[in-house]
Amino acid sequence: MTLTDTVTSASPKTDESRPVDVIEWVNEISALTSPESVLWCDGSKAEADELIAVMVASGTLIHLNPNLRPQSYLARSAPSDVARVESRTFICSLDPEDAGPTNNWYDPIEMKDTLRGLAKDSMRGRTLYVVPFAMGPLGSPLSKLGVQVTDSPYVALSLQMMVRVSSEVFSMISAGASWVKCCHTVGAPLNAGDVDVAWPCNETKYISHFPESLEIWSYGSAYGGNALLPKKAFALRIASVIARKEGWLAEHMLLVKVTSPEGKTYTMAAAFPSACGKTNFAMMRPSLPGWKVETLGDDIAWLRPGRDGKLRAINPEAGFFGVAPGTSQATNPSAMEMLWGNTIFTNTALTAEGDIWWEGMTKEAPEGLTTWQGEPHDKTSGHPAAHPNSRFAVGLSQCPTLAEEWDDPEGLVVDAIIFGGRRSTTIPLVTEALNWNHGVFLGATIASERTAAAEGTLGEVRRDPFAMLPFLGYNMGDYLAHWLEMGNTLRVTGRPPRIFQVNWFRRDANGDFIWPGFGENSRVIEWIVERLEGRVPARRTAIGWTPESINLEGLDLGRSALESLLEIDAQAVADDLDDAETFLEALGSRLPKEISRQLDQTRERLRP
Ligand code: GTP
Ligand code: SPV
Ligand code: MN
Repeated sequence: MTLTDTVTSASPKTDESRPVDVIEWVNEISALTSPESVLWCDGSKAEADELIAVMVASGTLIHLNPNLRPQSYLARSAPSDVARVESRTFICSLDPEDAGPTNNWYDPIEMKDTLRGLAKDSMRGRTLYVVPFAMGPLGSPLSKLGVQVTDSPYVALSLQMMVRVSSEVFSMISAGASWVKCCHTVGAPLNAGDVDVAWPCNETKYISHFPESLEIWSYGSAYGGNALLPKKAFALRIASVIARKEGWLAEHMLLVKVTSPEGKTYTMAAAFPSACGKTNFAMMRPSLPGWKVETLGDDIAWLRPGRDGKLRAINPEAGFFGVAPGTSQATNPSAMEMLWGNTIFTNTALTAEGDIWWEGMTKEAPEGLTTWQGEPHDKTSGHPAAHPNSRFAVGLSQCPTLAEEWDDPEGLVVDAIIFGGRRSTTIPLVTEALNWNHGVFLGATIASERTAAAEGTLGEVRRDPFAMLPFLGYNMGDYLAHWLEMGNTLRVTGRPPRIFQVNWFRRDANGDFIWPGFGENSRVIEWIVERLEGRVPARRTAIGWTPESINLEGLDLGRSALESLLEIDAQAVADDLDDAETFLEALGSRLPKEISRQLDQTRERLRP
């Protein structure tokens, strides 16, 4: 690289490995946005060091105490740029019906005009970084390629931690591989004499997806999924469109390998909405003796029938962008270990010793904290010191529970798919779907209380099918049909995975969580494995198979608590079905008949 070969305009023809169509695209963006320089990135350590040096000098990164947290940095975002902005996220398909009623649709030609207007000279005074990346193992039949241009060094560095950045991607593009164009600008041009701010961004934001031309344009934000375009924008919204065409699934799912005390292994993929426990599940330390959970991914999984006809999955990412608050030695010791160093923290609190802190890390907040906004922390104020959506970015390789198969180009055969959400009431601890189609119905009717991961009212229950509501690049009705169709394919070629639904978040009359969660969730994993092995009978209820019992050995939880965790309140379920029906009916003629049939059958089964 390249961080030193600064040029005043894109003149990368000096490097023969750069594909002509990438060069042309970069030249086009550069002519539009007028950056001061263009840098071609290769993902090297030297490049990361340079990016860090630039950002420490500019005040974007605070160097943490190297004795406490080696090679780690804290970034503080602008107060208006702290989470995904779903209201500013657009699917720009030619036909609005292809985006469907659950997405914000915008005409692609008008959107391009708007964006070109906003992007004009938007990189003035800044460096344009060109970041080539692969989603999934390089050369895997399940992988895809992309190039992100960005004027944010914070984004360029975060991409190094989150995905496989490599100039080998250019050779593959030159050899004819297709790639996704990801264009990102913070929308904060610098004029001569301007002093830059630590977190440049713009009050106007657009996260726009063009599924027909495989393009993403992001304007105005540098935060998370708004700006790290390989993640939600590519690996979910654009990939879901590609996946439908090619006969696979791009899902908001963690991926783990589970080993039972008998030494038998199982692969599980689980879809929970944002900030509902995927990272914690992915790094679970089972409390049950003899069980092992190993990590493959914590946020996104691509699932595709392999040559053997079985459904196989990879994690297209190469790092974690995890929720900080709530992460502690007690809840997620593997994450605490993983974050020893080499980590970028965003919007956490800073301790007097120069280390990071967040709510839930320790019971008491230490004295002398500086808040995520850089103010002295007033413990009596009731305001958290870390932002509720503060996060850590770190490479997968630092995860102490990383499974050895994490980079396997063939992916792992999926044995169980799990859906979940954050529900104080109604949804039991665990249920097994009656069959694939019923499982698709369970996925379609997932609802969850809103979290700080996106803008919106905290705690409000919203329907979030497959935890994909904010992440689907096409019509939700077509998506449900695609899931049903995948079942048909898998029934012919192999055996489809079994489907389960879980809820760690049921509360008692005092508003406290009934289930201890985290490592204790291994008790639910044990039940799932017992079901896969056909070793335990279950109760057939209106909403699926529920446990007759869960292994509570060594756990201080009474039978009555377990009963309330497993309780199915017919009235509450019926009300929930009404709400689900209202949501599903809004999909109109694209709602598969089979989903309506599953709803009717559930109502039938609810009748006393
Ligand atoms: P995204 O990165 O936004 O997709 O979130 P995620 O689904 O990976 O959620 P994560 O595992 O980061 O958990 C979010 C919050 O839920 C954290 O504060 C966790 O401590 C908390 N949490 C996770 N698992 C459990 C659980 O089993 N029980 C309870 N009570 N809380 C949990
Ligand atoms: C989520 O919101 O589901 C995340 C965080 O994983 S972000 O990368 O910002 O989308
Ligand atoms: Mn997520």
